[in-house]
Amino acid sequence: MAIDHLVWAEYLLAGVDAREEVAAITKTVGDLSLDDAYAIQSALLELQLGRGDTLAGAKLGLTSAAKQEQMGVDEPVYGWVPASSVLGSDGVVALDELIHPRCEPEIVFVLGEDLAGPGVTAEDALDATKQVVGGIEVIDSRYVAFSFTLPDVIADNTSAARVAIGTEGIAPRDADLTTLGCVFEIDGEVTGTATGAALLGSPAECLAMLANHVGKHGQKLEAGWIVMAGAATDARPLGDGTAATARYSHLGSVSITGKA
Ligand code: OOG
Ligand code: MG
Repeated sequence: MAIDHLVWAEYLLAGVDAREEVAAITKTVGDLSLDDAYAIQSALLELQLGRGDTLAGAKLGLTSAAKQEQMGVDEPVYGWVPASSVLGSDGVVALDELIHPRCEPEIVFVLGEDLAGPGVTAEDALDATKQVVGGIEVIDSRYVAFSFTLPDVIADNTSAARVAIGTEGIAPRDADLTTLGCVFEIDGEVTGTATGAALLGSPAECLAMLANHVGKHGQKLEAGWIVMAGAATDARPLGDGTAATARYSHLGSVSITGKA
């Protein structure tokens, strides 16, 4: 069956607009190729840009064993970060705009130069990076019970919803990103700990993979963009009054609060 990418993009955007879960696409279409899934993701982005949004960056997801095990998907995924998803400095997350949000810590690259594959290495990725900062991503799968297959989550722009970006950064080679530590806390209780190496062995390697992925699609990562490397711990529900803090070595800490 030929997949109408725009129809499925509109289907997902309707879920976003109504703050309602929708059935996973593969429940209807059965098999969905990764090419079709990324084409739906692109159509969804076009719809969002058509409403006046702009791009603030890009992201990887499912780059750690913790996340792959939590979601039952064993391959990394790539998505986009619309500017409207970047939270204000108060870190308040308006829950009435979301479906069933979860939060997770993120190492974030701020690019100083454009970057695109093929052939991008981890060293190239660090060369193109201006700063590394800490962050917290709020993910909000549009699918029922936050449950999906690999092509479903790709089509749904890898559950991207909101992101808080830290203000304390380092130059990309000022610390070894593989030993960069993160302690993730919910309401003051530690729920996960990890180092950068949890992300496919190296956060810079993740950035290189993303650059090679977009290059294959004739796209590039742009100077000034943020790029999330993927969560190194599992994600936690963000409810009304939930306070999440990610404390990083070298990168300070980042906090968000859910508000009904
Ligand atoms: C998919 C998004 C994954 C990450 O950092 O692993 C992601 C999901 O878990 O819903 O953003
Ligand atoms: Mg994430």
